[in-house]
Amino acid sequence: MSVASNSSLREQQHPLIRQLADTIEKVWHKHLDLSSYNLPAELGYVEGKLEGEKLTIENCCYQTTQFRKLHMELAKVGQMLDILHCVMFPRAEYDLPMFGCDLVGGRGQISAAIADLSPLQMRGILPSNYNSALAALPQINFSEPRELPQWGDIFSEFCIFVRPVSPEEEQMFLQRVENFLEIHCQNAIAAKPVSSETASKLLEGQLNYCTKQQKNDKTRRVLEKAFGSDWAQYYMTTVLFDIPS
Ligand code: 18B
Repeated sequence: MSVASNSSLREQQHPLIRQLADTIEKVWHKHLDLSSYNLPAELGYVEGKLEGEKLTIENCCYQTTQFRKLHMELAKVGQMLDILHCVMFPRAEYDLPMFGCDLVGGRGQISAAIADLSPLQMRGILPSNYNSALAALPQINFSEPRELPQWGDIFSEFCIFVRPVSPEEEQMFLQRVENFLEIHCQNAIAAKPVSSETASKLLEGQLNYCTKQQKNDKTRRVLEKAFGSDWAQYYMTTVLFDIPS
């Protein structure tokens, strides 16, 4: 997919989504050696209709030595809904957590801002270098924290899930996600391959992460309404949260 068309949707998005998309690309380019990742051709740019409004989806994907897939997606439903979705899927040969982020807004207000570095080892333990780096970040408080759904047990204690209520809180969220990305990319490029035994446990963790994310009814409903349930299932299991082989 071309950068030009990617930028065009970005310009129509809520400013926080635009800024976060720019930040993600900036940090990726700064630290990682990005190679192209080919999504099935028909899935790079998708248009549908949702309640009479046009739903537009644009995908941007890379891979690197440490990541089997870096995926950022922007979606827009008329003037109703702006979405940024981003996941960094590590290769199982590296003991890295899962970076995930979702920003959902409509009519000028972000209703859900979530970001995490989620553990893939059993019992929800992050690698110790991540734990210490994340614990060292300044404490932040948001006035409207949100409650995670049941499948949200995949997230770490450092997960942020809020409705930002002011430009200050929006910037606080943006800054925290940039911190997550910096910590993640720096640790990732320094990571050494693990034993095949550990790799298979990490693979299992990634399978669990993707299976849980596929249970997000709010995401599924948007896709189903615009494209039907078969397509929504296909999209959630091949583009958004494909299970690694
Ligand atoms: N997601 N999100 O990515 N989702 O993809 N998202 C919503 O205000 C889409 C991820 C997460 O309360 C909402 O309630 C669509 C990743 C959580 O039950 C909508 C796409 C993470 C919730 C969408 C998309 C993630 C949530 C409701 C494809 C975390 C709360 C907004 C482009 C790392 C779920 C609201 C709940 C919410 C939609 C989390 C509409 C279509 C990577 C926890």
